[in-house]
Amino acid sequence: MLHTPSDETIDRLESGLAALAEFRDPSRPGWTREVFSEPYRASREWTAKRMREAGLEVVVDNAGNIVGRLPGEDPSAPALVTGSHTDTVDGGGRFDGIVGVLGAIEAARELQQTGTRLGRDLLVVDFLGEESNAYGLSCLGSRAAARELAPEDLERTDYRGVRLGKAYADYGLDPSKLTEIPWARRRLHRFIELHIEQGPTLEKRGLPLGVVTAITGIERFIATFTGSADHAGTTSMEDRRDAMVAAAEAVLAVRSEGCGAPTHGVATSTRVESESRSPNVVPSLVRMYSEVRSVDEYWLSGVKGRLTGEILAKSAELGVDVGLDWSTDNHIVKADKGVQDVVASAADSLDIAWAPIPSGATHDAVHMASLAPMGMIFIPSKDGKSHCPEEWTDTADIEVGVGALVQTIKELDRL
Ligand code: HGY
Ligand code: MN
Ligand code: MN
Repeated sequence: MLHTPSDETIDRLESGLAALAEFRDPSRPGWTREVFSEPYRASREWTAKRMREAGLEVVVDNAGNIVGRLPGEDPSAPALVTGSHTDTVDGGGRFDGIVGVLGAIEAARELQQTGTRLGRDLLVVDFLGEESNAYGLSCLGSRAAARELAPEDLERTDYRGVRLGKAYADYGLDPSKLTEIPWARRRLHRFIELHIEQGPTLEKRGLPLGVVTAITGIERFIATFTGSADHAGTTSMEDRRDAMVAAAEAVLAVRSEGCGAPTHGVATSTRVESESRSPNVVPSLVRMYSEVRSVDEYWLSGVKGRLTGEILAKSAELGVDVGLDWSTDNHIVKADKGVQDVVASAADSLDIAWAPIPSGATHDAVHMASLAPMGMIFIPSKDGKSHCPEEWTDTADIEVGVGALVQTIKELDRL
């Protein structure tokens, strides 16, 4: 039987998107609901209640993930897992991650309403803190579930010098128990995530659905440039050791690396901060935050060496010392071919046109791939925009995504 979500489902999705959007920081642009923030904390109870209203048994695990369980025929069978996140970037939108959580809740409800009893438990998860944050670490909840959150990660500090471990404790989570997550220790069958594309491809090609083939790897670095403080009015240009100029050269080097990527590759510098507050001092200490992404293993593995060499050389010419602190946010992860085939066959059975597509964004699916064969379903983003207030996906496209998710869950259950 072909599946099309009911009007009630669509109404609930629209009202859910609107209700969740209310939980935001009014002092920040767009829809800002960052991890550990008060708007985020307040939204968690709303999401848990939404899951309970959909007939799910809800727990919050030690990592702060909200987990709703729909019991299957055989609760001892490896569980099927779906979900995404509801935190946002600063100045973000209303759909990134949120569609995958609300859509999964509606999928669980639709299964019950259409009398479909799965052979195994279905777990619907709202993962804590998926967005890359001030600690430079994305996917906190799914990373913890996959036991990929290391104790040393808790020593990371934000721009104010606050440790990630303290942020967890202040939020009410025990930093020593973050990876003690029983639901993730049982055998898991498959993981499937519905998400907006966050790029222009599906819309440009007029396609309602994408079957994700791989998720990008992310390498990040913080560069610290040390020059010499001098009077901005009396120091000649050739006598300066200007840390800000060295940082500016590095920003351009990052950009040219991204522009030089052969297939898929991007490079972004997102923050430059000078220690000095005075407008009449040659900057002596400047920090710069950048990231490089690609699904092209060869290019991404080479970029670190190339960029380090270029930045060191440019800084040396300016008499500025530089230290680069590289970290891998996540490695490139391929979607399981079997799960991709199930998503494709589900789409075909619903007469939904689709195409295979890599993801330039990272997702909780990266870490869930360590626990079960994973796949992702993409739906279009208007004008390819995301991580900004203009982020938008039409309800009709969400409807298609939820229908494909329900059908995919049914077919994965039978594997
Ligand atoms: O950064 C990302 O790609 C994701 O949106 N967190
Ligand atoms: Mn996301
Ligand atoms: Mn995001």
